[in-house]
Amino acid sequence: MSEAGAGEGSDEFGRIARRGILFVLSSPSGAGKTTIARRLLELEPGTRMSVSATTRPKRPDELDGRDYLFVSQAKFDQMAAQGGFLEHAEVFGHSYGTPRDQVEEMLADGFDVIFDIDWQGAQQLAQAVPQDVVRVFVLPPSLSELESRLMRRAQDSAEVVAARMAKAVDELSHYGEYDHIVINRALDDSVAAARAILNAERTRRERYTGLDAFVNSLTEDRS
Ligand SMILES: Nc1nc2c(ncn2[C@@H]2O[C@H](COP(=O)(O)OP(=O)(O)O)[C@@H](O)[C@H]2O)c(=O)[nH]1
Ligand SMILES: [Mg+2]
Repeated sequence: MSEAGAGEGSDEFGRIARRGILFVLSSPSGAGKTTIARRLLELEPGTRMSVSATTRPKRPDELDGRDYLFVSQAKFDQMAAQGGFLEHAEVFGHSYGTPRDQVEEMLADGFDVIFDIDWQGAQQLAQAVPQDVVRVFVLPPSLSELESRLMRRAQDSAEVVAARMAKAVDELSHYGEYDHIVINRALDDSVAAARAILNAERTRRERYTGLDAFVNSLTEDRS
């Protein structure tokens, strides 16, 4: 076997086979998790975004199939009844869910999957696949900063912003259910923190399915 080549349990780059990560980002509305998720996706090879289905109306800057799958309530209920969601929940009066097939395909193809979902979804995923979920909670530096971000976005009505602010305090109370906390003061720092978390989690021993085979192949080379 060539020195730099693949051993048992590793690919042609010497990477050891491992299970993919379900990398969950949650936060109160407007704390910046969607932006962090998009940046992670651009910067980290080997990641894919889980695109949720939702019954919420599409915003002008959103694309069907990229930001969400925008579906009717009837379609959503049908998918849920057929077990088509890995998790689903109601948030701000609309239904949101993670299509199961898409995530399973991405994991099977060797990708780590990023989720922009709320605490209810994070809880359900953690119950379904406890070993493979990494939960990151993004906190705003202050509630006034959160409110101004929501208003700056200005895509939602004043009532919606007010409702989301009220809900933010509620959502904040779930920080204790997460593995990592990122305070989003400056976007670049938060993105760097999220990348550091992802890359540290990638090398956890328990994730490697090919570790025994790889180490065995190392020692076989000596004999
Ligand atoms: N449980 C769950 N929550 C989701 C899903 N997709 C989005 N969410 C969450 O629903 C909330 C509202 O999202 P959205 O309507 O895009 O508004 P945002 O608060 O501006 O991001 C956010 O907390 C999302 O993380 C999903 O598939 N499942
Ligand atoms: Mg969002």
